[in-house]
Amino acid sequence: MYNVAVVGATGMVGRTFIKVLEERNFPIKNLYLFASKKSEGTLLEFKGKLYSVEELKEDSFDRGIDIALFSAGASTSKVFAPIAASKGCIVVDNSSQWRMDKKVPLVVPEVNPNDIKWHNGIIANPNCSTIQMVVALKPLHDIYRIKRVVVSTYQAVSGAGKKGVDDLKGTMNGEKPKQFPYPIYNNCLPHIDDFLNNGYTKEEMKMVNETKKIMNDDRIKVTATTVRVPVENGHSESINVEFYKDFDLDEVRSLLSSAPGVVVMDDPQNRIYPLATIASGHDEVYVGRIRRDDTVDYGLNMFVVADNVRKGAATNAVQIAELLVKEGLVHGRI
Ligand code: 2RA
Repeated sequence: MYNVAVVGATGMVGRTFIKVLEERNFPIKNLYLFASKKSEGTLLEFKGKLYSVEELKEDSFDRGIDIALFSAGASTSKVFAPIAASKGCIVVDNSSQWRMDKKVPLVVPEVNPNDIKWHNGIIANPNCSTIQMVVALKPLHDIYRIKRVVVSTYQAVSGAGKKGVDDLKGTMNGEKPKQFPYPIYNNCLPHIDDFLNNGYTKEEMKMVNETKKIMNDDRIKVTATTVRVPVENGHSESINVEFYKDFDLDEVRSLLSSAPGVVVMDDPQNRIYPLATIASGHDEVYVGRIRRDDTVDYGLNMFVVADNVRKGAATNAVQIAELLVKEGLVHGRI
């Protein structure tokens, strides 16, 4: 059994951490919930028992916590993840703070599970739009080796948390946008996170850089356009992949169908293809619209959908914690 902390417990991902830990019956001896001072005293339920949220402080980890799941923003992780790690806690951090740090593994259990073995106290959870993409790419890269990826995303408002969902509902009623730069209702916004000097957004460069690290192959060329769409939950992605080797479409479908964490939904003549409303609430990555791209030698198009709050954040982090236990990398308690 393990002492587990959730940091950022009252946020959308934090609450989903708690839900997924319960659903998957993670072996918890004691559960501690932390958030900012304004959330102190909030009561959250876990396995039929109410837990009071504590204010996150420097001494919060002085109580023998084995694993801490963080989703409290980069600035909080920057300060508190090292403190937790210094107390012997293993941190699985959902923020962007540590993802590209050379001393921190960036892990999707279906793709690079062994990378958890070189952690130094902190393991980074990738960006949601990256996670679903690499789960679909990994089985194909292993056989055909990827040369180039062009991805366009259609990202749900829940990617921006409750404020994002509130903006969709508010702007649907004619209210001014609070979270997004323009009304998301009736719109597609090609703007997720800040713009950089190269004309791309941080969200787009996360997909570029994180993919190379997770796949452990800097030769993979990735370019991305990330777009916010008026969907409440579930990110969709149009992915064009160019391989070094030729492929057979039936073999591609077979590889994807047998890949961990993947569900193939590919019978478009009968209107069978991935949908956000199908993926939402589940942990699988749904792949469809699988077809050859004849404009290049060995090109493939596919449409990939997943629940961005679950597999894209909370479930992926809990799966990392499960791997730590399975590999005997975390000391439990009687
Ligand atoms: C988003 N991927 O969708 C970002 C952060 N969750 O807003």
